[in-house]
Amino acid sequence: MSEDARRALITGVTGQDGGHLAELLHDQGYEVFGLLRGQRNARKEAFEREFPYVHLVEADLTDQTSLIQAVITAEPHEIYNLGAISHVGYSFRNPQLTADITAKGVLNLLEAVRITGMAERTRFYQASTSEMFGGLDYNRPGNGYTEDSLFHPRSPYGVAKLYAHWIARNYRESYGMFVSTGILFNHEGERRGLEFVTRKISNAVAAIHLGHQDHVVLGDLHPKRDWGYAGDYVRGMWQILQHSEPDDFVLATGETHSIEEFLTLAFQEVGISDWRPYVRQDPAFMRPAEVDILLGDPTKAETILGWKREVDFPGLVKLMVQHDLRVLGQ
Ligand code: NAP
Ligand code: F7E
Repeated sequence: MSEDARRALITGVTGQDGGHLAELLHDQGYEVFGLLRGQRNARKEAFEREFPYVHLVEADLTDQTSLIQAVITAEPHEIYNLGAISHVGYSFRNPQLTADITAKGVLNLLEAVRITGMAERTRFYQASTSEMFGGLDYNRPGNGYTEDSLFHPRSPYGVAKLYAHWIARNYRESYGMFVSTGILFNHEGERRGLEFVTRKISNAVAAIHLGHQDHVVLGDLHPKRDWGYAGDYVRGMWQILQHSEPDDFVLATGETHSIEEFLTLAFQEVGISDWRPYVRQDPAFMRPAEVDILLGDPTKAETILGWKREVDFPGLVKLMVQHDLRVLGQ
């Protein structure tokens, strides 16, 4: 371990944001530690090939002892808590697991920092989410949800994240810890898991274009999301922890688009002007309760942190479809 380098510990390092963030921190000269869970993690080999500079430490957000050990090993100046059950549909089928990891895991990690006496030196980022808002009629986003908007989560995931958000704020207020939250709206890209709608579509469009499949099965096509690019958002996470004070920040694009709009642009990318013949719907991909609309107002992050997203909605769709065409074409 280098004595001089700044050290960062990322939970959820094998996930979408974890990969982007590890790369960004490494480029900035950080020594990067990443949490790896499970006795035989299926992503380990590929991860080590892509990120040979990340020191992997074995731990699980549900195991307090392992987190204490991870914090002692990494002695981090910054912790980015990205680890979670992050799929909303899965959280309905696994609500208790979601509570244990996505909610209580945050408490376990905050306690690990406090118990090991690292509270004064370690800055802590909590991955909060727009899923805490809910998009219901009485609480529509108007010009965009802000850091002070009302919360009304609509899934076990959203409820777990709301607990995580408040326990993070509570540790800031109770123990004077540098704990910040980023309330991030949907962000996607080439590292997005195939279980999320944008990547499912970009992957299917590429496969249809290459003749590997003839249609894609989706759920509800009407919900609207404020979709940005993950690379822009992890830069925002880092900026949040460099700010002089711990605080809460919305990261969003300020635009909202339906899944139908995503489909239109994605199919146009391969020269198909009408996506309807290629899309079927199945209630299996619908949720017991839906968030109809999400739209964020990133003014605070733009003004105070100077954060700005670089990739717009058409650019995001293009980037994802082109990536999947390259991967599937090989
Ligand atoms: P992701 O790709 O689903 O990654 C989730 C990560 O959590 C994976 O590395 C996973 O590890 C890890 N994890 C799961 N259970 C764990 C456990 N028990 N102990 C330790 N790690 C565990 O998620 P993402 O899109 O990168 O999102 C990162 C964070 O931001 C998440 O907390 C998510 O809820 C939040 N968020 C995401 C968005 C978005 O649009 N992407 C928006 C707002 C907030 P394995 O590889 O071992 O499964
Ligand atoms: O769904 C609809 C689905 O799973 C988006 C996570 O990163 O962002 C993400 O949560 C919309 C929903 O993302 C399918 O019902 C239709 O309305 O891609 P998603 P999400 O639920 O918005 C938030 C901000 C997070 O914090 C989460 O961690 O698309 N939809 N058909 C579908 N969704 C999926 N997954 N699959 C379908 O076939």
